[in-house]
Amino acid sequence: KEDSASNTSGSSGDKAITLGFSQVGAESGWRTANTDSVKEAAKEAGYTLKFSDAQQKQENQISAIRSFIAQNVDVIAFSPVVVTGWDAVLKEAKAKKIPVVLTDRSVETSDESLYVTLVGSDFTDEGRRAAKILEKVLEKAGHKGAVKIAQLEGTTGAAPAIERAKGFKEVMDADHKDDWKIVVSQTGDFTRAGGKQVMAAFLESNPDINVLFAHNDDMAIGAIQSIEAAGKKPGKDILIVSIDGVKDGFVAMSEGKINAIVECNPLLGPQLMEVVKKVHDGESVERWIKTKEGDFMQDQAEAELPNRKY
Ligand code: GYE
Repeated sequence: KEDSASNTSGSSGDKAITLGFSQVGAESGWRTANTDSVKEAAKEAGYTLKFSDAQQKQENQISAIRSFIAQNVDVIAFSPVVVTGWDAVLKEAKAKKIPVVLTDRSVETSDESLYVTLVGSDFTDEGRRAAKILEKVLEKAGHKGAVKIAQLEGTTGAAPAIERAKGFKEVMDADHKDDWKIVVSQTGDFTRAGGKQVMAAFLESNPDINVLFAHNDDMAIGAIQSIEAAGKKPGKDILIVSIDGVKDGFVAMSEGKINAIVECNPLLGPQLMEVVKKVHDGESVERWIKTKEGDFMQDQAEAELPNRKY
């Protein structure tokens, strides 16, 4: 007698994709919006998501990726906390033929074959846009004289910190050699607490700062507390430009405390899931899939605020 039990669920095509995702941490409003977006989109796509939070530590990300490899997931995606130091673990993934998709942040590697693509923003351009929008902010404020800039950098060694600083400096060196100067620059680790603490120190060592360029909104919001504690008016005595465009950034902007924000879109989930599917199916994808974003001045804050979902 022939086997009568027909098996309908055997085809590999309808097996859910298992995605291992190693997140940087929960350091900012941007990051939590990004995490929500990834989780929601994975659910929508019907993937099995293995999610791991590295709390801003590279060693945690490396062990998360190793555990994804051991579990033989279909695809690994991660947002690398810093740019260097990934080759060994990425080689392990390659040896097991597990494709790796970078999301949000890039890595530096000598072997291009160690990851398939990056889904994320152009941070160098965000830095340039921040400098360009600062020109407008200065003009609007009727600012005369030297521009003494304090820079709050993101996490040391992270792509957005390196590249935002680079893009900003590029415009500064080209167009503002004589009138702008970064008088202090230090990391605030992309957190509010970091921004607050470092800004307080900046104000003590350099009380004549009149511009703050913060690599993200959260650090700007932390810095605002220190500026106010020092008896100064954020957005007036110290003009502030930051990057991200999270809801609390827009709130501070609508209160006149941040002058302009360069948007960096955290809602990468849907795009990421699409790419994961293509990679899983062996389709070719572009090497860098860029996110679309805009710039906002203070007078647009109130109108834009209700649109901010994160
Ligand atoms: O700007 C910051 C977050 O990598 C683009 O990381 C991301 C940055 C974002 O902590 O708020």
